[in-house]
Amino acid sequence: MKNMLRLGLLGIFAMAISAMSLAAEDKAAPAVAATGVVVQVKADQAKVKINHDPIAALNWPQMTMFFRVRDKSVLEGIASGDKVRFELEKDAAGLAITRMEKVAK
Ligand SMILES: [Cu+2]
Repeated sequence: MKNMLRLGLLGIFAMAISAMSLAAEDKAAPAVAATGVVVQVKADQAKVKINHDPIAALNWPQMTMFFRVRDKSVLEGIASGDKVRFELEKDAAGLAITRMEKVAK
């Protein structure tokens, strides 16, 4: 009886551990891909305003907003009016654009 109890506790413990590692994987979520049209580039501030299409992965509707870019070089060759595809990643300071490329208009 004591052994059964021990096994049961071990099982619960193992489940808790695997649940925790699943949660940890969620935090290191993969990049979210999105598309939109650039409205304004503020390269000096590493910011870009985009009228983005709905982003299902974030449950966001279409809207115009500023995004932070992780590195200013992401904005090289990008100008307002450009149709872009970009990737968002979460870091300690929140969401930031890590990649951006122009797509055919
Ligand atoms: Cu938005």
